[in-house]
Amino acid sequence: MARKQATASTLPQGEGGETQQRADSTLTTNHGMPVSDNQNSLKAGARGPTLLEDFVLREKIFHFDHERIPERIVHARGTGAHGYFECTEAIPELSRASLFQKKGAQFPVFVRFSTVAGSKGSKDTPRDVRGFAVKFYTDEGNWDLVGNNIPVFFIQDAIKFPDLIHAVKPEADRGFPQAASAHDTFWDFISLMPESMHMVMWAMSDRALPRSLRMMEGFGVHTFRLVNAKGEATFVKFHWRPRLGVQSTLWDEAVKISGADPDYHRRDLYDAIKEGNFPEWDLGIQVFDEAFADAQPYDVLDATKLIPEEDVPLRIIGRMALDRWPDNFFAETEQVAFLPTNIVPGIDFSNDPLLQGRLFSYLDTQKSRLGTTNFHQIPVNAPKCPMHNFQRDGMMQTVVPKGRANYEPNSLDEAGEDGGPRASDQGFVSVARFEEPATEKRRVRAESFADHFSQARMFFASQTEVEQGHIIAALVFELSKVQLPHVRDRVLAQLRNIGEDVANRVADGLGAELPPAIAPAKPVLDLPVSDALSILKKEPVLAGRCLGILVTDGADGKLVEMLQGAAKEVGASVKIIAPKVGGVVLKGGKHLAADEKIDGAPSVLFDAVALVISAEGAQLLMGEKAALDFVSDAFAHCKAIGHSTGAKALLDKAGVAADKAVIALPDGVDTLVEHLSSREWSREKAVKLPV
Ligand code: HDE
Repeated sequence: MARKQATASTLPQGEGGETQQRADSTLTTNHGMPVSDNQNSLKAGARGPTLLEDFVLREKIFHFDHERIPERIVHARGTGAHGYFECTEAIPELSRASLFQKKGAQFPVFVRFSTVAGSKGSKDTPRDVRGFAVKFYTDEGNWDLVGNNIPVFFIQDAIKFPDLIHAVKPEADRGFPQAASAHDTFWDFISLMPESMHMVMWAMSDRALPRSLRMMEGFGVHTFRLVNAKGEATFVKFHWRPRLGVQSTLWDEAVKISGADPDYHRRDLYDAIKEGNFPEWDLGIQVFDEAFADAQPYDVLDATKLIPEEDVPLRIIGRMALDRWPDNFFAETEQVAFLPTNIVPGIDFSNDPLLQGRLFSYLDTQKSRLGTTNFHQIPVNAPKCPMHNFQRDGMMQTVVPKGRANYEPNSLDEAGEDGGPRASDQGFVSVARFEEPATEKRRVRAESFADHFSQARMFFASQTEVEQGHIIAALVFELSKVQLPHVRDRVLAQLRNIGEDVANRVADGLGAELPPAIAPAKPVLDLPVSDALSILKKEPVLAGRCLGILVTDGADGKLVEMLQGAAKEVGASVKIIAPKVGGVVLKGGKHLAADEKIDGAPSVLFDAVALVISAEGAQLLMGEKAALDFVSDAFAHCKAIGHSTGAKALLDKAGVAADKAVIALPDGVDTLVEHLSSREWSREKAVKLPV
């Protein structure tokens, strides 16, 4: 293992009194012995057997044999980055948390994004919820806001979590499908758990197919509490708002991306940070009191419910930027351990029974994943403020405590010894609260948790027609993969409670009869729509998007430059795709380097495409299936297609019909760039059977 240090290490003096110097880059064993040969094992003769004595070989292989640790039982596949949080509006009247006290104050953070169901080696773009976990290193300890990109959850009580996860993971007897909910056991469970129906609508929506981790909202999901210096508490929900806007892919696109680039999301985040385009989110809070909570038709302690922003608007109090890629994936992203129990004075839990279960699970899982109770000493997990207590020893203890004060109370200081730390009156205090009078121990679900469908109906009603179409198509797709007819029927029966139109459209897409409805536990309400729940009703943002320019020999270099300039102006990037990765010779003889070869960069990887090709180039590409797919997929995925006159024959062969997002260049350079974050949805009807 190479040791890298700032200076040559000075070793103890030898017998003769001379100080030995060792070069910084000397390869050594784990115990510091310099290694002379890292290519050959120790053998009895050049062709003889390898000797057991070869401790250098044995140490290296021993370490290698144990390089893998158990992956996370959920959220195994993820990627992370360092950054900082800045308070943009102080809220001392609401919370005494140090990170909300001073406008402009900054604190380091580490963020890990993840998929939920797939293994560590699965793909980045399955239909799935995304984890959005933030560790704030504050001067009063670490606060972990371990959230998702969807504001509600499948279940109300932690006791159902292992069942939910068993049902969605690969089926127990066959070990598949990987990273997919489209199978019997998931839908079997879901159809028997009406409380999951709200989250199912989100999971079937475009929210589960994010275009980029940089373009996702994040939610703390549960109701938490903020507590001020006087001990007064309010309820709060936490939201992350991406400054690049919210954007998703289409299902067909996500499927193809996972083949073309299984690392699509992590590469996108890596590239953005390396290029200095640091992704940012605003931290918003919804603050409300008990009186508001009591007046709602749902229970704020029920994690299958959200609080519409129309009822409690977001108040933006901070911003987060991710500006540093980790030095080492394993040491940081893999070993980071998030704990919902990591809160700081000024923030507190609520009685949400899902949250309460999480307060046990995360500490417990770290012991099995990271192998020791001392996982908090791993640099990415360690607080950046002083930490003292009397917890001692354990596997992989790296701290060397001094003295003998490992218990408390003690009076060792009276004898002049260090007596160790003492509890502080500024320390964390749980909110004092009277629980329900006449409390008895019971395994029950509160009556106020019983409405499972009203918000699911509200979510669907709040979507645009296009988004509703995607939800129906996703339900039809997933249920078409379900092989047990009675499970399909039961899902349809549940869907009738969300809306007869929803159930009818899905039944029609399946070619199935509509079964009788399953009576809901409570009458389903028609709640007002909430525009904040739709992606397509949000303002599109152009920054952070990517234009793919397909070029051939003889292409117009000026036009390529115009496109590059226009994209740069709005903060978008450009990739050049050519028949050969060596690039092309432009009209006029100049060489243009390419980023990608055509079959390595299908149009699903870009937000819009431009075909800057000569007539001869078009003829050449018509014989290349990858080029035809590049164009026809861009069209089918409703993306803007800019084209030079020479591209006409290729467009025709790929089946592109004229519409306002098929844009002639060079006149339409700006129009093309303006289309980078919107789609020409009218095409959907032309390329897909209606559902
Ligand atoms: Fe988690 N969850 N979860 N979860 N969760 C884990 O902890 C668990 C839930 C979330 O990037 C595990 O360290 C239970 C809701 C994220 O490292 C585990 C319940 C939300 C991550 C665990 C839930 C989440 C995890 C696995 C129901 C959104 C990845 C590895 C009571 C608010 C964190 C680990 C990372 C990870 C348990 C439900 C988000 C097993 C028991 C709700 C983002 O402890």
